[in-house]
Amino acid sequence: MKKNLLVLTGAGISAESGLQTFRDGDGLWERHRIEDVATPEAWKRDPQMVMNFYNMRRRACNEAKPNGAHFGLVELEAYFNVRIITQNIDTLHERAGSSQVLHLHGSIDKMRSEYDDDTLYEFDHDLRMEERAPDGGRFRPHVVWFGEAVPNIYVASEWVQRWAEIIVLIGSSLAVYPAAGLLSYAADNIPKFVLDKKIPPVSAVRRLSRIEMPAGMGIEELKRQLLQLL
Ligand code: BV8
Repeated sequence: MKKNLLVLTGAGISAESGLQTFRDGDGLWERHRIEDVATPEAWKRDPQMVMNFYNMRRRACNEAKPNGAHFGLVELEAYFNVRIITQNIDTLHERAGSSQVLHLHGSIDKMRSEYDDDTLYEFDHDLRMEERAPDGGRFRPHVVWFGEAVPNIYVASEWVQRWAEIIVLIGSSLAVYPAAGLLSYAADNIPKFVLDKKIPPVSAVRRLSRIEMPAGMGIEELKRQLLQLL
C-alpha cells in the first residue's frame, strides 16, 4: 500500500527553469512592488499595467521548461501516492507529468470574466484590453491577488491534516499567508522534509529533515531519503 506524500511547492522549484522568484532580486517589477501590482486595486486603477505584468509572466511561463525537480516529483509517483499543492501560477508540474496538482493561487494559463469567477477560459496569448468574455466582462487572470480570498485553502488544509502521511516543502520562503501556515497544520508525528537553496524559518516544525541545496540537485537527495521510508 503506497504512502500518501504531500508536496508543497513555491517559486523556488521553478527558479532553475528560468522563472524569476518573488524574493530573488528585489521583489520589484517595473519599479512597482509585486504586492502593489498583483491586487484588485491595481487592476481597477491601472488595468493596462496589471495586464502587461501578466502578459510578461505568461510569456515567461510558456518559454520555461520543467526542470529536474519537477520530473523528480513525477518519478516519486511510482513509490507514493503524490499530491502537489503549489503556490506557483506556472503549469510546470502538469507539463512535467504530475497527475494531482492543486493551485492555491491560480494559474497563468487561465482567464475568467470579471463578472463570473467560475467559468474559466484557457489562454496562452497576450491579453489585449479590448478583449471581452462572452458575458461581456473584461478578462482577468485566474490568479489570487493580494487581498483576495484563497478558495482552495480549505481543500489544501484537509490534505495536510487528514491525507498526508509524509510532507515535503520545496522552494518557498513561507512569506505569504494563508499558504505559509499550511505546514503548521501538519501532524507532529509524520516525517517532513524541506528542500530549499536557503532553508526558510521552519524551526517550530517537528520531525523535519533539511536539504539545503538548489532543488534541481537536491531532488536526488530528497528521493534517497524518502525511499528509506518505504
Ligand atoms: C488573503 C498569485 C484574506 C499572483 C500570489 C501581514 C501579515 C500576514 C499576512 C498579511 C499581512 N498583510 C497582508 C497579508 C495577507 C497577504 C500576505 O500574506 N501578504 C504578505 C506579502 C505578507 N495574503 C493575501 O492577501 C492572501 N489573501 O489573505 O485573503 C481574505 C479572506 C477572505 C476574504 C477576502 C480576503 C492572498 C495571497 C496570494 C497572493 N498571490 N500569487 C501572482 O503570482 O502574480 S502570492 C505569490 O507570492 C506566490 O503565489 C507565492 O505565494 C508568493 C511567493 O512566495 P514563494 O513561492 O515562497 O516565493 P519566494 O520568492 O518568496 O521564495 C522563493 C523561495 O525559493 C525561497 O525560499 C528561496 O530560497 C527558494 N529558492 C530560490 N531558488 C531556488 C530555491 N529553492 C530551491 N532551488 C532553487 N534554485
